[in-house]
Amino acid sequence: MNYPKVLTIQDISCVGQCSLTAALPILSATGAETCILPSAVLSTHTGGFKGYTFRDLTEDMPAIAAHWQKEGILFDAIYTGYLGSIRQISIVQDIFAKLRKDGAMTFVDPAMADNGVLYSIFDMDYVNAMKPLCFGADVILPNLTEACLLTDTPYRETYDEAYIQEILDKMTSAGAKVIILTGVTYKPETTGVIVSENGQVRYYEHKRIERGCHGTGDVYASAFVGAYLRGFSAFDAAKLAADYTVQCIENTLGDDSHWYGVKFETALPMLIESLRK
Ligand code: PXL
Repeated sequence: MNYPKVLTIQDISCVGQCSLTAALPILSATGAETCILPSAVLSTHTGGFKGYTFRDLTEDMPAIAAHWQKEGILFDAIYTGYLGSIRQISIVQDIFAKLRKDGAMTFVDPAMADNGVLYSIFDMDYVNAMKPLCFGADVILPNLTEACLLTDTPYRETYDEAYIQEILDKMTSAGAKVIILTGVTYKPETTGVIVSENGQVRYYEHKRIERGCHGTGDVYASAFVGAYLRGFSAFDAAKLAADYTVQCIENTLGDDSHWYGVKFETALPMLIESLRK
């Protein structure tokens, strides 16, 4: 039985259905043994709540990794999301070097911006520090805002295929291998994901739901990583993760009190079913 041991490194936002509180259940549902390394503990995510607490765990991370190394604990895949500080980026690079089994894959979701703006705790120094981590990974999963920041491209609300191709070319020249670029919208009623592998570019277009939702990038990346580790191709995993994320958003529509995240748990049966195909 294919039973990968995956390590995911991102924050715990105790309330808010993003980062580890989404990645852990979603990866577990895809059948992967899921180990976690929390980068920070926040009372909530930073996207709309006021006065959240933030405990930076940078100091704990090297000691946790050193213990695993001493115990001979290695991973089949490492997937990183929201990190709490620039120093954590180099700690993650060290973990990539030391805690991977032969042939283990690295997945990096830069998780630092959306809709043209950086999340509140980040600045351009953080963006620049993210570049080597992203361009050295086996798979990167930026949204369009993050892809623009990583390639020093001005963010645009409307664009054509040539604009997207230029961003893909810049990332590929910088070393990116497989690029999963989310939130690419050419028509008002649809959106989609671009999968670029060794210069081959494919687009999966799907329904666009007007309501912007927090945490969907994390839900998407977690479902993608789980499906990929189950043996789906990058394109099929990108498609499956998109269909799952759309279902999560649909299951949340109509409940304005649930503005802070998506009800991803309610669509886990659908995710598990689609992994059987
Ligand atoms: O979903 C990305 C994310 C993860 N973690 C924290 C966040 C956000 C987005 O705002 O604030 C703490």
